[in-house]
Amino acid sequence: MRLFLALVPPPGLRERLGALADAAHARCGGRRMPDESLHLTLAFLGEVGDDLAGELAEEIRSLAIPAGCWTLDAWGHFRCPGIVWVGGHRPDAALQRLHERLWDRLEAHQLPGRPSRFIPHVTLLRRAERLEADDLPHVDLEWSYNQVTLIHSINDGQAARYVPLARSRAT
Ligand code: 3AM
Repeated sequence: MRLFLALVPPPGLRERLGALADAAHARCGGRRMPDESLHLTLAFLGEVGDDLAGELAEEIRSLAIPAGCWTLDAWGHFRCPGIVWVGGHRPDAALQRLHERLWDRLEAHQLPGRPSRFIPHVTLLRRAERLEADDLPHVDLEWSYNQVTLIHSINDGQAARYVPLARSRAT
């Protein structure tokens, strides 16, 4: 199973991110992420066997993370493979700590793949035709979070579908 850990936006925020995705799509083209797939990836685990996936799901259910609030105030892009995203101008210390803490746990399960750098972002477009546009709307969002979700990414030929497997305890 292809798994990742993410923050999932509450419905009001998801709508506002969706509106930004619409604006970006109108200007940059590419494939707009569906509203129900919008998320902040904290850790990409890759392919994991069923037994380990079950263990990880149990562990996530018993986990409590510190509540936090992430400020989104910037557009960004990754040239390859044409990703347009929103995130923060400044590094967010609480998210960095959460990322480190989650990877400590994943590595205790011998999971490889801790990246050398974590750039928190919400992907809005993939395979964008233009990566930068002057007239994108101002980003000014606050994301209050208190829960991490373990997500199964199912790729059945079309765009990936994301199915939540387990959520940490709400704090
Ligand atoms: O949150 P975003 O959309 O940036 O790009 C994939 C997506 O990130 C990323 O994991 C998230 C859920 O699919 N991803 C997919 N394959 C990856 C890989 N091999 C990967 N991240 C790192 N390495």
